[in-house]
Amino acid sequence: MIEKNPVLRFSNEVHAALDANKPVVALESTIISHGLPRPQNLQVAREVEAIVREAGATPATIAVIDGVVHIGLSDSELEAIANRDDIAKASNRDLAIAVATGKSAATTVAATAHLAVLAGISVFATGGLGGVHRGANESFDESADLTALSALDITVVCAGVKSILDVGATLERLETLAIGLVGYRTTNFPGFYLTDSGFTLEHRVDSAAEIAVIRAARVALQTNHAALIVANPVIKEMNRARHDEILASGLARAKKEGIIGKAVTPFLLEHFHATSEGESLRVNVDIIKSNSALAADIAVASAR
Ligand code: PSU
Ligand code: MN
Repeated sequence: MIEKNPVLRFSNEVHAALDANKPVVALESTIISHGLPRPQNLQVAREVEAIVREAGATPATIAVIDGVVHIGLSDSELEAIANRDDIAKASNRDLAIAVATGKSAATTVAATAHLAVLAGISVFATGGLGGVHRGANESFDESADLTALSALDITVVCAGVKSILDVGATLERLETLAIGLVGYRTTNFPGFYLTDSGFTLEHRVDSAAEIAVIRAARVALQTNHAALIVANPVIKEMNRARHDEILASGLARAKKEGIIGKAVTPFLLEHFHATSEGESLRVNVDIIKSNSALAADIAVASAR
């Protein structure tokens, strides 16, 4: 039996899998509470867990509920994250405050990755990473996801970064922060809703087994102090013209309404969902499912 961190509450399933050195995939909760509309959010959260199990790994959705950090959620806990109105959005800096005050919070990529590593989990699936926002040269709005991932040994599967961001600047920051980056079956850096952000990737991988080999080499070379990002493009992207139109109107609305800080990303996602007649939601759901399946395959290949 391995010693478990006492501030973390493990689900029985995740506890057993970690104890037996079986593959585990961390899943974030901000996507559930702040990234997807009800009632699809709960449905997707359940489906994603089923996809990970199907592929032979154990899902560990991570969240803070009533001051307790959960590594792996029961169905009623998933429901709480999806449906309760008092679920904050927590990045790393918010975690201790939520725990100390008994609050509930969904965890961002940064916070989920941090807690996953603390729990002994090294593969993580999300939708899109946070990054450098457009206009960051004035607003300084850069997601804490980037700095968090610069100091965590974790493999994160995502569909690139959202087109709502400054993709070029985000890629430059990933390079500076020594965060590894490979494209899954592509050399086009994906743009979340779009398969190609217009930026090219240096490295392409074609299988989970290849990624497992890279993970092992990172450990041997001690370049695993920072994360490895696997950029997995969505199969069927959004209509480009519609995407560009919605993005422009969303950015204009955010500016006009003075949306700042951690409200920016949920605001823009909600704008997409509200104006694309279901298309952005369909793409968002496809992304999370496909990333979870690939993350499970990577966890399984790495456990071999
Ligand atoms: N990708 C999605 N939906 C989301 C997010 C990403 O498809 O809800 C969330 C993630 O939790 C990510 C966060 O960590 O948005 C980034 O927020 P910010 O830009 O405030 O750092
Ligand atoms: Mn921000």
